[in-house]
Amino acid sequence: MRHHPGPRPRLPHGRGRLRGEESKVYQLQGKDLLLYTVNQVGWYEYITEWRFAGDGTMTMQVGATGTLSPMDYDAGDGRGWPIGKGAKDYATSHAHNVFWRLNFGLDGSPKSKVEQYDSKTTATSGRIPKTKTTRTKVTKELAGDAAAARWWRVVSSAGKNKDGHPRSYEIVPGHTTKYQGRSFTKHDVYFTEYNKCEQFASNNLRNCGAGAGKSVDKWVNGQTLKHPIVWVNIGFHHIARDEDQEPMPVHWQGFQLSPRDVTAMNPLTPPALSGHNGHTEEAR
Ligand SMILES: [Cu+2]
Repeated sequence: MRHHPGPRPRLPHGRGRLRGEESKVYQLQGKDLLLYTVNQVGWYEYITEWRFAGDGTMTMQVGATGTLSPMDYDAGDGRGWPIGKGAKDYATSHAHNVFWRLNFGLDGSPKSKVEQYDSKTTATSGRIPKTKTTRTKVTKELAGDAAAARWWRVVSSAGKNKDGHPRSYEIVPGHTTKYQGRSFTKHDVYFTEYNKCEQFASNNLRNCGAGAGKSVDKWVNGQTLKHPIVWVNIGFHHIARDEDQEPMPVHWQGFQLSPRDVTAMNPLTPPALSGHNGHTEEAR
């Protein structure tokens, strides 16, 4: 059997995607459950959303609205942005850095495994470039950085889907602007071994003992991961604009957890397509 990367060949009109099928398009209506809170913090109101989609995808987002801080009109970033008539008041840019702390309990067990995948594509002398994907098991605490064609997943050690594949969730970051101003915002994701007192990525309030660090970067210190905690860092650099008043249109930042082999097929597969599991023979 030869596999052809790239789009499927176009089939003549009247033929389905697979042998014996009519050219019909299927769909099933999905539903989302959205949980959200709104918190007022200083001049801002923050909307914290947890969206659970019927296909198993979770989308976590923080939206910010409110009022530009009237205290920050000193162009302290070297440029600012003129807000209001003419150009006498320059609003200073600022950063919103949000961390999500994820404590997985896949198949009822906190003992999950972390994997990193990297793909590298190289041009070949032939027509089709070659892609090689490698898996690295993350067995010890890690401060990870995003890279082209890199992603992580958290894999269940307790359960498999109906196809016999271990259940996992892939971390899918949204757009981020990494903030270099603090030690704990210098990396995109942290994997730390569970410690009850480690609750907040920075300015952690709980007492973790003498000499313990106060932020997540300090907690990455070589422990073996048995019960991994994932910290996702998504940053937004806000350069103000006239339209930010008033109220400011919501600016969003966030990420997704995408199910990877949690179920044997898309939970929203229309019944007519339920047989399409695995390598189905193409019409020829
Ligand atoms: Cu802002």
